[in-house]
Amino acid sequence: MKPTILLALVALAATAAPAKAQTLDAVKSKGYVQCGVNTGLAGFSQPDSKGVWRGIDVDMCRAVAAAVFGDAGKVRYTPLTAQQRFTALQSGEVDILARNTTWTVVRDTSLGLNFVGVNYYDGQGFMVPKKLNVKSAKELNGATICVQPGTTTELNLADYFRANRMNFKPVVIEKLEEVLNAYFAGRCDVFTTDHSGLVAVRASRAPNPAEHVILPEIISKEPLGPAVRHGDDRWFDVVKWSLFAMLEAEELGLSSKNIAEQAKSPNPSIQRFTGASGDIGRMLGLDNRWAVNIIRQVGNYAESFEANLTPLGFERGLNRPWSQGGLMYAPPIR
Ligand SMILES: N[C@@H](CCC(=O)N[C@@H](CS)C(=O)NCC(=O)O)C(=O)O
Repeated sequence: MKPTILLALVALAATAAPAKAQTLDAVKSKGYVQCGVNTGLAGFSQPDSKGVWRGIDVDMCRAVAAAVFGDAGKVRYTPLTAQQRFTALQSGEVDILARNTTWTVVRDTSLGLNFVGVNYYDGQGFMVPKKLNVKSAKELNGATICVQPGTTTELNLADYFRANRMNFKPVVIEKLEEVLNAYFAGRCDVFTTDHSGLVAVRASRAPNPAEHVILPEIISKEPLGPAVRHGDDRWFDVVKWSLFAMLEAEELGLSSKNIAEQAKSPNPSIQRFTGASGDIGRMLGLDNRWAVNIIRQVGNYAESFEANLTPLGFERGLNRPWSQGGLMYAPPIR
């Protein structure tokens, strides 16, 4: 056998092996969910001053732990750069990737991921120092642009400049800390990433946030969501419905504040949700109070958004429930 073919087979076996393992059983027996998160992006996943991880991606990990163990604290976090994240999931180092990751067909197929849904609808934008007096991305011809590798950001950037017949000089730096240092030190004219990332880093990392403007153009679709490995449908279901439970709770008006009392509600949808009727938890391989545990300990989607993103200046926008003109929509829990 040619060495290249042998190598390919070894690589295939290495990525296929953990996918066969039943992640739900493995997670139950080790006693925690290993969650791949960002290295530190305010609002999505970042340790607070006490070292406690917080953010909407962290809340996804906590929701799954609440569903599986009845305890949102049973999570261990693996901080990952954009370049490290897919290998970490493929190799079995993490059980879930909840790290502002855009759902694309390449990732869904050849990288062997299953996206469970979208926990933040986003799009790519540009940030520039105010003093450059740039008003539109169309004025960026010839600019030096800071960008992280292994991202859709890098690909969209090239597409956008080509489509608009403009040139740019990329400054490609893997670590967020370092790429931001480069931008804030003026080594590039522009920083580009998901709009949410721009809002978050301007609010949390800029020496003076008022000195930076986010340009009006949104150049791509970035549906960000948690992903699991191909080949393990039971685990896929657990993570998927943990996200949907948070969305559905917002729609039903169930929150961490009222879930205990609402468990007595005569409303059939709420009864199914809380496990007062039916057997939905068991069908997922979980306790019938799985969704109550998520909402009691983590909150509904709106609570997570308001705790983590609203303080940074985020608007709900596309991330409102469908019933309020947004895109957030959970299939029926029945
Ligand atoms: N959504 C895009 C970009 C995700 C991404 O990695 N964004 C950067 C810029 S905000 C980031 O999160 N960096 C933090 C890190 O490297 O840990 C993707 O999935 O490729």
